[in-house]
Amino acid sequence: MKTSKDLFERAQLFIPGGVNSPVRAFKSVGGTPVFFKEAKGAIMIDVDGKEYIDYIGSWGPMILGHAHPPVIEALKNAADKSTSFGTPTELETKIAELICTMMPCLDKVRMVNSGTEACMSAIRVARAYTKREKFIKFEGCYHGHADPFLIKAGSGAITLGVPNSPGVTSGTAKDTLLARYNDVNHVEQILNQNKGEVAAIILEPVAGNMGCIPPEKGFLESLRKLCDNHGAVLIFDEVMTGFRLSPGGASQRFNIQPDMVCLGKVIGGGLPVGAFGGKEEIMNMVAPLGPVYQAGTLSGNPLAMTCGYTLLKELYEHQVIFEELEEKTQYLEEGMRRVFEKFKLKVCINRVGSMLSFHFNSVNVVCFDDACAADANYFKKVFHGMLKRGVYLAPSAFETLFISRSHTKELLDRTVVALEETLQEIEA
Ligand code: KE4
Repeated sequence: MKTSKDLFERAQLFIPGGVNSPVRAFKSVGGTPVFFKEAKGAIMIDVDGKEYIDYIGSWGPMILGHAHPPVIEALKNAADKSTSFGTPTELETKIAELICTMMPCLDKVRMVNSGTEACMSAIRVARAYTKREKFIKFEGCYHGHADPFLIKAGSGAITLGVPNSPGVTSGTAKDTLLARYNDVNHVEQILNQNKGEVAAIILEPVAGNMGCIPPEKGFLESLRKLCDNHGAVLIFDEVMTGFRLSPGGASQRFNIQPDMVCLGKVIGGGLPVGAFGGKEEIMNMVAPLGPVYQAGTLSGNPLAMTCGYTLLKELYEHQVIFEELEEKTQYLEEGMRRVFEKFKLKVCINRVGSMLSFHFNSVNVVCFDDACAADANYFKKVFHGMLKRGVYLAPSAFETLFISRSHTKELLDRTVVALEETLQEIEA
């Protein structure tokens, strides 16, 4: 039977770095990436048959657990009717209507195939709508790998320690203005230095790509006001937070109305889906109705729509799920905090809803610099200690843990025990 090590060696012969997305390569935590073969609920099984409690959940989509029966059932039925038409289908309208119902700030949405596509398209539309070229992003926020965003991006980009990717031209970079997360004064200063030139402010309303960093009180409200005063489009990148932090994502949880929203992950139920949406007057700029071109061979793919619609509908019709997720994640947070305190470790635990991260040697992580100052080496030891004990955390200190409905109290307790044993071993 081939081990992960065997498979990784072979993969590197044909795939750059042996992976199809850098963060999977264990670069920042070291060691050989574990190859998985199947998953169910909160449990993933690697190629050696070892089970792990999964806190990645495919980076967000598996909010109701892996291989959620209604999703799999619907997918099997849909597959028999062809895997793609390249024509309009009724299901695309149904999921678009459901998204706009769950996120009332949206009048219209356009389906794409990834969060990257959603964010790059949203910026293009905002630029066309305002006839301006610059936009503001925040250090440590990740909006996918499109050129304009790979400037001090989070997630895999910072995990590799290469926040500014080669290949991004200076011509592109000049239009990307960088602000510090949770620093309203810095945003205002940038807007005043670029009066009348800023098309949009884009951010993760709860950052999840420099670990989890909540917006400080008043931050989102201030950005809303600044965008109104400066005629800029406020774009919430809810690829991660959308339909996770509440039935209406972060915009509902924090009661802020962005002008546009980018979506992904949960709306595809594990299949490749992204979407961008917004107010009618903005979205009517999008081809074929308006002049802003945006397209995709597999956008609105029937299999992806089937999985996404089935999952979203269950979240919409059983909103108690969000309270369950909140309660379970708080339970895990409290368990972890007890263990960190027992070992007298200085740890910042950030949590919003079912998104959680911990940062070593830090008291308070409110921006990218704070996240970078945390002890990545200690995280590495904890990661491997937990992996050894069958708990699969994100292989990077710049990611967020996702809890699903399938994470039972028993699994959460096992996670806390594994953490205690890991710290026992490290601190011995
Ligand atoms: P994708 O293009 O990977 O579907 O989405 C990009 C994206 C956009 N916006 C936010 C807030 C995101 O979190 C992401 C992607 N998230 C990472 C996890 N931190 C994907 C994992 C990976 O790159 O393999």
